[in-house]
Amino acid sequence: MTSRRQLLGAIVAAASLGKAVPPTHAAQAQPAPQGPFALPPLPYPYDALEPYIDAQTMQIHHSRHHAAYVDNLNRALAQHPELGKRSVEELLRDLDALPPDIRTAVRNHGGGHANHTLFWQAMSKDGARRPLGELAKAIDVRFGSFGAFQEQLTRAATGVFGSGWAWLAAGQNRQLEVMTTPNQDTPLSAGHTPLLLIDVWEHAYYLKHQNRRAEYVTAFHNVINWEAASERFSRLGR
Ligand code: MN3
Repeated sequence: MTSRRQLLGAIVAAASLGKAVPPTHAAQAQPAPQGPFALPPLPYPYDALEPYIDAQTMQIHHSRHHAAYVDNLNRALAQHPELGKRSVEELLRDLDALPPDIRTAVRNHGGGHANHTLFWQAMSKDGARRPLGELAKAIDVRFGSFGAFQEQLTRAATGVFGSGWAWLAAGQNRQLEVMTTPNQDTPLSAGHTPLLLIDVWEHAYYLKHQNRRAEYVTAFHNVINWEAASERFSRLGR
C-alpha cells in the first residue's frame, strides 16, 4: 500500500522534474513546419539489427534524433522556400552557395538528415557480409585486402575525437578513401560520394555499449549492408 509519505515523495519528484525543462522549451513548443523535408521510414523494424544494434537505440535514434534534424532543417528553410525544392544532398554539396544566415543550420541539420537517411540504408542484418563485384576489386587494389580495409575503417571510427562519422567514400575517378568527419559534416561537401558510414556519436551506441566505442564498431561490421555499398559504387561508373 502506498503511504502518504511515498505519495508526497512522488509529487515532489514530479515537481522538480517539471523545473528541469530546459529554457528552449518555449521555442520547441512551436511545431516545426511539415516540410519540405520528411523523416523517411526505417527500412526494417527497430529490432532487425539485434543483437548488434539494440532495438531501443534504433527507436530513439530514428524517431527522436533523426526526426529532430528534419524538424530543425525545415525550421531553417522556412524563410527560404526556394531552397526546399532542392535535395538535401544538393544543398550540402555547395554550402558556400547558401544564404549565410542558414549555412550553419543546413550544414548541421541538413547533414544530420542526409547522414542518417544514408545510415539506415547502409545497415542490414542479412545479405552479403563482404563487398561485391567492382567494389570488392577496388577495395583489394586500394587497401591490399578486405581485412586491411576493415582494420583501417575500425581505426578511423574509434579514433574520431568527440562526435562524428567514419566513412568509406569515393573521390575523383572513383578513388576509395576511408575518411572521418566531425559533427554532422559529410564527404559530399568535399566532393566525395559516400558508400558507407558509421555513426560514432554516443547516441548511436551508449545504451548498449556505454563508453566502449571499439566494441560497438566491432559489432557494426556485422550489419554493414555491402549490397547497398557495392551498388552505390557501381552506379558511379555508369
Ligand atoms: Mn546519429
